Amino acid sequence: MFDKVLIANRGEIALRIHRACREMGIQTVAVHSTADSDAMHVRLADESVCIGPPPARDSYLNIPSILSAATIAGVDAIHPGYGFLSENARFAEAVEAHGFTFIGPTAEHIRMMGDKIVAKQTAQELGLPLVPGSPGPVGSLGEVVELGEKIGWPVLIKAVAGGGGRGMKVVNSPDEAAEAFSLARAEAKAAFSNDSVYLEKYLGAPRHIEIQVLGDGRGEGVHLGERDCSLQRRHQKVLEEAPSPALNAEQRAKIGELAAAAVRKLKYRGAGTMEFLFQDGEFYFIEMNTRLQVEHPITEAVTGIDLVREQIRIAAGGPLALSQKDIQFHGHAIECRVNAENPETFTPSPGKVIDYHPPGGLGVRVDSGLYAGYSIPPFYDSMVAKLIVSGPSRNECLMRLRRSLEEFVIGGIETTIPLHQKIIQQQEFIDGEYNIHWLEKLVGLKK
Ligand code: MV4
Repeated sequence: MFDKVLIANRGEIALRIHRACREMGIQTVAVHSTADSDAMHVRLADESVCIGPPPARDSYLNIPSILSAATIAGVDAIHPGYGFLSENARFAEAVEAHGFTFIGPTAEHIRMMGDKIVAKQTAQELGLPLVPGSPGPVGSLGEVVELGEKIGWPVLIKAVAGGGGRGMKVVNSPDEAAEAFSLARAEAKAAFSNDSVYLEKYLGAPRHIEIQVLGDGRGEGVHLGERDCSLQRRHQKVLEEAPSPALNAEQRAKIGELAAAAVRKLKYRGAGTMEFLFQDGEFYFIEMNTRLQVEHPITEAVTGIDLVREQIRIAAGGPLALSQKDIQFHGHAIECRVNAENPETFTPSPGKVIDYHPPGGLGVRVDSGLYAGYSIPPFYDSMVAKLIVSGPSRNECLMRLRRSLEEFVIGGIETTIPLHQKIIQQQEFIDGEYNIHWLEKLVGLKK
């Protein structure tokens, strides 16, 4: 097992990784920008190293700086968290080339899933269901029109290097194809320095269902059930729940087994998430994320499995401690992402936190680096806390969530707590009847 781990991240996920290390008897090294000297992740770690100025590209994305910190501190391994360098194959390679262990999948698997066409081709070979679409990149307007006529309109143009929704364009009919094709390529080029695009049949009202998986890199693999992540605004998830209120036992078992079989065939190592769209009883693979995700705690709540502990055990070469029959699901869990934003306009609201009183009690978990007197810097993501509530049934979970949101006090800044209170009082949400467009309609982004 490792003696010392460097945590290449900030905020609540840096704390989350520190906590798992601490419980395993592993020393931690925090890295931070000059804007984060007073951050909780720096205070909690055994050691800390300043790696650069506030902009992420000069600090949390600065590979030479992070590797120097790892060398100076003498760590055994590096955990990348989520975002930043977590899905950067060159970083994973550089970490290993410097003699450290990367707590994550191989650089090959990261690269494979980063190219959305390669990811889909691989998923197909692994037996996962796909959305009908182009088998490879589409190089001309003629191909867009030809494929649209074949699979039926509307179609969706997506960036090969994409993910997270950037560079996507819906094409309703042949006369919209020319403009959408050139816009999609221009956006993809600007966002990813790669203008390659592909085509899929556009699903009008799906849910976003993802399956958590773990693999040992030698052909053992399990799934830890699904999360329903359909509640999002501008491709930012807002609230997630497990299990999905939309699936029946048969659908759940089928997609879980397909995902676990795929992980074993891939010889995938570490934690990953297979993303599907779900509409009219059918699943369609869209992407695989090769990192720990923000919403991992709802899976931990319903399985009792510490996902970061498992990531570290796997990276240290241990066999999977779990077999599929050991993984049992209990009750229901919901996560609310609390952002430092105006809850109506979503304008960021960084600044000094005056009061901080997180909720507590049975089935309530708060992952956050906030404390009274802390100043939230304006340079990074606005998510400042995650409230994770669990209970024996979805209804008890919802009642507990209502109580917890009421108790949660974050004074001095604006937060999205009132947005969550609004969401959970909607009858459609209470009934579990929502899709990926529902929240944007509620907040007036869509009609
Ligand atoms: C789609 C789709 C409809 N049809 N693909 C958005 C981000 C990327 N992960 C995939 N996305 C979508 N792909 C087809 N063929 C609709 C979306 C989509 C979406 C997906 C998941 C969660 C929220 C979303 C919001 C808008 C669009």
